[in-house]
Amino acid sequence: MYSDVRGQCVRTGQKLWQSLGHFGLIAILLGSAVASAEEVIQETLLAPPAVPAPLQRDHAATVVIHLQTQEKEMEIADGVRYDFWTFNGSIPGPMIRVREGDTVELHLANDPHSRMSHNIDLHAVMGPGGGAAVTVTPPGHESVLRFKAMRSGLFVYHCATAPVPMHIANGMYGLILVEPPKGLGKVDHEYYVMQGDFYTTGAYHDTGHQPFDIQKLINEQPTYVLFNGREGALVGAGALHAKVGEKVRLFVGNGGPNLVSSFHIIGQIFDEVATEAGSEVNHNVQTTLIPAGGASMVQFSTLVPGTFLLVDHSITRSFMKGALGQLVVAGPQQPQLYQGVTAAAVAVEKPMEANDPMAIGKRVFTQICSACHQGNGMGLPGAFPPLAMSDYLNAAPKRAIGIVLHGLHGKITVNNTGYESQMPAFGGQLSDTEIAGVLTFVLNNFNNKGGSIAPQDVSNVRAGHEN
Ligand code: HEC
Ligand SMILES: [Cu+2]
Repeated sequence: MYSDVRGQCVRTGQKLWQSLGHFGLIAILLGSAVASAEEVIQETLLAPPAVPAPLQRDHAATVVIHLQTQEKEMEIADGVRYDFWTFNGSIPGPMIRVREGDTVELHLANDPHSRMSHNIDLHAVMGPGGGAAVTVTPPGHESVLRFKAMRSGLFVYHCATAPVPMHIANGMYGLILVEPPKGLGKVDHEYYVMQGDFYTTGAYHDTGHQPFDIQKLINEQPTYVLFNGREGALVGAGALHAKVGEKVRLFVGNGGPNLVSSFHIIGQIFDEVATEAGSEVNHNVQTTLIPAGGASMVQFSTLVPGTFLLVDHSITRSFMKGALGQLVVAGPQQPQLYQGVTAAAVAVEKPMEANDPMAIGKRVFTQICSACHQGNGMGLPGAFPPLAMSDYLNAAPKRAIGIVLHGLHGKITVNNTGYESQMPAFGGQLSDTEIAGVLTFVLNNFNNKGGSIAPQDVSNVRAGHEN
């Protein structure tokens, strides 16, 4: 009955006091929510990177939140399984959105299948343990914490059950946004990203089930550093999207347990950063530090189309431990804002290699292609397809001319793996000789099937005679 009444209030959007006439007796059970005649809202939680919609309220309410702690085996990377501990089955747990002055009634249930007790410490709470003290919940039980959200900001929540570092390292964290009374400024997109470090017994990309490694945790040497708990969570099908000319806000948290994040988006400048998610706003920021157990709100304008990489600029973590996401910005090119240099200007700088296609190809590969396809041509899972042993490339080597000239986007399959991403055009930046050279270099390395592309082939495609 209790939950029926609450469900009714949610479905109809009625204020609690309006339904008192029908449900007066039961409503009394709701206690102080009724005493203060505050609107009671049951918040619908969404899995990351989705964010609950901005609040439209000009008054405080009682917000009811349901979290369930779940211990769950999932993939941490392609072919690598890990026993995560979660809030609501996702990493991070769902983002909670309330307004300053709201009373939050947080129900923390622990899945009956759990092996451990869990609790919750919300950094938005002023009280012992941030709520942890009163929410220790054995498997199959539920605790309720009621608190007033007294300060606005973006706050981390996490499990604080001993051993705390282990509960956090297994994925038990998320964010709670306490909106200021006036709300946040309007933007076109809001997304939710949270970094965390993970410790597996096996090395990076060792496949199969990988147990938690406490010694690596103690040494603070993670095997994986990830956005949203899985390598590739924000890549390809999971990429964030926007259009040219829009404003994007990211709610970025860092669960840790150990590393501090140097959060950066390659090819963007943050118009606004709420430093450490407090009320101080900084402008025109390239990289923002996000402490373990801290957060940041960043806002930027998507002026130019393309794929932009979310990284921790302690960059080894992004290219060798998994902390990589994508923001795909769609729309027309903006040559007045961003354009490749002319082939002629580049050509003057290297007369020495003029007649050696393989030398030219190797240079171009190292300077340009390897940034994404990697120095060994193996690409990056979920983000950049391999050029090594690529069935896609070897099936039609000349098709690659058009790809390098004009770029490529849309879904393709390389070696039985789907990619849905975007490669920029290099036609403005590379000469026919350079494109011929790099493709010849690639075709004759990385166990590809050989062959050669002549500058004339490139010039034909450029002129629109082929492909
Ligand atoms: C900024 C990252 C980036 C750079 C730099 C880059 N590529 Fe790509 N490339 C991609 C992406 C992403 C795809 C897949 C696009 C899709 O999913 O539709 C791709 C696809 C390809 C493909 C077809 C798929 C395959 O694996 O065979 C070829 C060939 C290719 N690139 C060659 C090159 C060459 C040669 C260079 C250097 C001149 C280069 N790329 C530079 C990102 C990049
Ligand atoms: Cu826990």
